[in-house]
Amino acid sequence: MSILSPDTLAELEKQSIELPSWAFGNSGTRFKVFGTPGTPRDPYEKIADAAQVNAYTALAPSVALHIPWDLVDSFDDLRKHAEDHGVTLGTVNSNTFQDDDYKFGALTHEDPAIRRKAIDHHLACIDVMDATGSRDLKIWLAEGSNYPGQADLRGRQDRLQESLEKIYARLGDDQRLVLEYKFFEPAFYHTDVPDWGTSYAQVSALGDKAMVCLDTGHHAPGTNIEFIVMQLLRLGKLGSFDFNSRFYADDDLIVGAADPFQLFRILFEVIRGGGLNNPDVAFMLDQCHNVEDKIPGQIRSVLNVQEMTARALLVDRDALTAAQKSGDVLAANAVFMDAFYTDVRPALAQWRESRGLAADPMAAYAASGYQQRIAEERVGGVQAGWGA
Ligand code: AOS
Ligand code: ZN
Ligand code: ZN
Repeated sequence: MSILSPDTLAELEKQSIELPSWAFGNSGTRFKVFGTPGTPRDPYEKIADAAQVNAYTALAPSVALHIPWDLVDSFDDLRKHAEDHGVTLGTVNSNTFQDDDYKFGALTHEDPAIRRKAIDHHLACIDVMDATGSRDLKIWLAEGSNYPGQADLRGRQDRLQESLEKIYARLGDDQRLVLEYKFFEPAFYHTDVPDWGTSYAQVSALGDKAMVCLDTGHHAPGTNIEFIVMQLLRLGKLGSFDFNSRFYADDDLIVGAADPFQLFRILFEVIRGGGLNNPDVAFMLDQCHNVEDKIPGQIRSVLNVQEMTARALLVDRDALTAAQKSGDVLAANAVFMDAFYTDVRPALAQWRESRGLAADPMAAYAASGYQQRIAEERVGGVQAGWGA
């Protein structure tokens, strides 16, 4: 008998994790971008690769786009291509970090003409969303300053609000804006949206269709991220996750690679707060595979999320509540740790087989020959872009 109950399996059955198109492109650090044989040459090939991840895991039915990295002549056509591959097009990510005009800001810039240009880019992203059927516009801003006194912190915050209002006004009834925060980089002294509080303040002033995006790699070391997850869910403002893991800063490594226990704690708060399979909370990956193959890197990532979700679902909530209420510190901690230490991999493998999937998706993908095929067929794959 499986250690996963029918209720747990039903929750896992519904789980879906969106893949970033840029995870399939070459990426690296400012020191070197290594080319990987078989790297996609255009958005069509990125989507074909993302569809492989879904084919082996049934966990990743949508792909996030990045504009302009994924600009194509016809988004209707790209949408059909995605559907032909069994996936949909998801969140559209804007980019205001690769243009010389944005050296001193985009949505916060002192110059109204540059702010207008940045706002127009976001309006164009919403046009793309109309064509792709995407719900969410994800905004991450590389804006800030490097030296004390360089910028008027307050003025920038006011201009940010004004610019976001103009973008928000263009959203359709079923569309949303999610504002991602990050404590530093590329600016090193101040960042205009550095923390969940600033994102929350900005999106709350916009309205119900604006939410916070939490990237797990965007916090100072030692931050209690699950507390933020709890708080945003409690406030009804957690719109999406960018999952990845980090050892030092915004490392964008495979989710669950650096600190599986932290991933478990985050997913426990997601479940506790009603966020699992809640359509208002989008689960996305934001990762780059600098030295490993990209498709198996993404397969590993979604499986890690699934495994930690299964473990978090195993927490005996009644026993935990009883221990918490009676002040039994060690019993409460033991209930929590029992679930974390449970190996769910055999049960998930069994469950996959019962659904006609391979027990071991990593091995099945490796045996499929797809990686060799793309390595032979594709020459001159593209770079994901800076900063992903
Ligand atoms: C940047 O650090 C953020 O994590 C962004 O979410 C992401 O990398 C971006 O949207 C892709 O450019
Ligand atoms: Zn991110
Ligand atoms: Zn990031």
